Amino acid sequence: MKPLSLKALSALFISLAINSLVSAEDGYRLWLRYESIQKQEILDSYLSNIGTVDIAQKDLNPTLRVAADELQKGLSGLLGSGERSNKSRLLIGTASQNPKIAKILEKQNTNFDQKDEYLVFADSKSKQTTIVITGSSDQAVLYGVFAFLRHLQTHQPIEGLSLRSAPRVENRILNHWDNLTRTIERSMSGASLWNWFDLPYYIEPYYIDYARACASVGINGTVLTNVNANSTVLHPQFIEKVAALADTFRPYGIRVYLTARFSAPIELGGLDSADPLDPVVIKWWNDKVAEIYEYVPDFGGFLVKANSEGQPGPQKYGRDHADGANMLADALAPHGGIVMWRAFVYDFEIKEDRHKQAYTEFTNLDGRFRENAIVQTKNGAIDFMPREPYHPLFGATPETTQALELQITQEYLGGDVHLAYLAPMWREVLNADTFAQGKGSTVAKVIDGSVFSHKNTTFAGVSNAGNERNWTGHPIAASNWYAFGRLAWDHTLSSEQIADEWIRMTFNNQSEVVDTIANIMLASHQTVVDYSMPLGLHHIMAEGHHYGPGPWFDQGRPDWTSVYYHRADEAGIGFDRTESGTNALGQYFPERVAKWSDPEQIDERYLLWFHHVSWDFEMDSGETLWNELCLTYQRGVNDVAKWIQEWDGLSGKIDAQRHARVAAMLIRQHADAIFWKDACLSYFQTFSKRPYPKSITPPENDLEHYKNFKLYHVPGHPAEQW
Ligand code: BDP
Repeated sequence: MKPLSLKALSALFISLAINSLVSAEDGYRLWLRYESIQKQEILDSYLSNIGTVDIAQKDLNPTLRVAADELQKGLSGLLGSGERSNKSRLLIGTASQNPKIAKILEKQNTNFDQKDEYLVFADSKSKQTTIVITGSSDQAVLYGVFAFLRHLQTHQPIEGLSLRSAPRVENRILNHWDNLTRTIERSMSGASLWNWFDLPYYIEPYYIDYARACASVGINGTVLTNVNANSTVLHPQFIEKVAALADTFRPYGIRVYLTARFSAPIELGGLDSADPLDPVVIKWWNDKVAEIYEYVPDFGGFLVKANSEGQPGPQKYGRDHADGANMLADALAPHGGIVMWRAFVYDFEIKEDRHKQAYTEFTNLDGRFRENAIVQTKNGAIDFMPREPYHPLFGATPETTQALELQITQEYLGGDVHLAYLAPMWREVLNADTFAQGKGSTVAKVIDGSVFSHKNTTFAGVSNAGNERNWTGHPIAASNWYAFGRLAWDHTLSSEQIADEWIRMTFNNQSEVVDTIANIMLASHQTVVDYSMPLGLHHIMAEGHHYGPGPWFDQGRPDWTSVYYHRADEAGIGFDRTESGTNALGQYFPERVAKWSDPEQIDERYLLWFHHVSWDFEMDSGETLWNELCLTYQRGVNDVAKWIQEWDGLSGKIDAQRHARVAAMLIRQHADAIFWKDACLSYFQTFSKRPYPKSITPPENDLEHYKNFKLYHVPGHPAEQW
């Protein structure tokens, strides 16, 4: 290689310097940017009320220390070098650790009766303000600091400051589907965060920022590894590495969990069986768990995918899910761990509509699970489709704690290429009434334990974070990580509030910016559904990967095809899951069945999920189903075109780097939306044999073109599979 000339070298340095300036806003700081406040009146009111931070040095444990550091970092960023009032003071700590706080709380007669409940308030007297950040535990103080900083970042008034909150769900856990090779199942934001080679010696500084981001929204657990598990992670050489991560996350209140491969006693232990009732196997797991706790004293426990999609499990030995889960639960119980046993199960042998299997298996086992064995159920019965009705299992196991598993990663929602804010979709599930104990038994209340008084309540989310500089690839995708944490903490928060907070912290507080981005975000889930799988259509994606359309796909295992799910024919389209079909609908509570079994009454968003209806079926709008389908696909495409214009209007109002990335991705999203529409409509038209309504832009190509198209760069799909 030719050495670089001096001129070339200096040009290189200049370009590096420019790059580093530009990359000042690369998304790495997520929503914890703490940019200096420009609005003078807000800054002035903060400066005059926020005094110097007073933290008692006695018993300053690591959690309080990181809380104080975060507070200093946040305040110095937000308030800049402005002079703070020397009359005011800011007290931070717990009552037991800081006598000044104890005195104030006593005077006010304030007690805490909830775990990790924080309280942040201002006590103002003439020119002096005392702000107190406290709570029921050290961890609560850290949560209080983040709540206070959120308050300031979103420019809320400091006068009358009073923030009090406690988590509604105990375990708020990210599920990383990360392999030990650092590929990530179905994710697309780069490689796995966990740098196994360098652990335990080298702690990447970004591990700490990951923990800060998680703690800032109340996430308190992380499963490090893929549900399609590799037993090697249970080898001491890996446990040592896991321990280093656990040590790093501990001050932030984040416990580490692992996925347990059911056949690990064979693969790792050299046993010839993994039968959960075999005493030798039981001993192997007991010893293994004890070994893990030697390295990680606060280890959270295991997440298990068993007897599903080819994963090993207890059924091989004629045992059931409860036998398997209880064996692990018993091993973990003496150490305070839990097992999260996934309800996402389906056999290789297709016995019935896949929709029904989890319900059938787990309702039969209700009452058999130990208290620390939790059944973790996906939001819907098929598999994280763009929109699913809630899983019929929620509310159907009064004796078993059920966790809700959401997918933050957009496996079926355009990967990290498409803009899709998922809080509205999650809200639909949380708000859904299961009728388990009469009206009002929403999924949220089943999960938070209030319907059946369960302990170990758990909210899980399949993480979308990877080692991309901005963590999540698409800059807006980080809002889903944020929204997951906020809803796991408080499932009553609205999608609007969460979006508003996130935009203000991630971009800025200008109303035009906040309104424009919020409008796009709040519409986005519906838009993605509209141009991909509207009106209850599901599982019509291309073969192998889960990115583009493939409604014609009909090869191999029937319930992995598209035709199995849409059932289009000359008479109509949709999957009859009523009594005249598979009767998966019958698994819901009678009040729900009554409403949904009638195609005239069902929420049209789920129409084709449960009914096969004629192409001329009259929709609420008065249109025929065929026309409505066409118009919906078109609306999805048109919406994205509108976003391109709206986003363009933000040029110069947010930083150029993130603006450019979103703008570029919207162009791709628009092209993909057109592809979805054209592929699906030209295919479904072969059955409907009806013309497109006038306002539809007809497909650019014939059906063969779409069928023959093969995508070679697919997010979340390992390249070696091509
Ligand atoms: C499906 C994914 C597959 C996962 C599976 C699961 O396509 O890669 O392993 O879910 O949740 O959505 O176990």
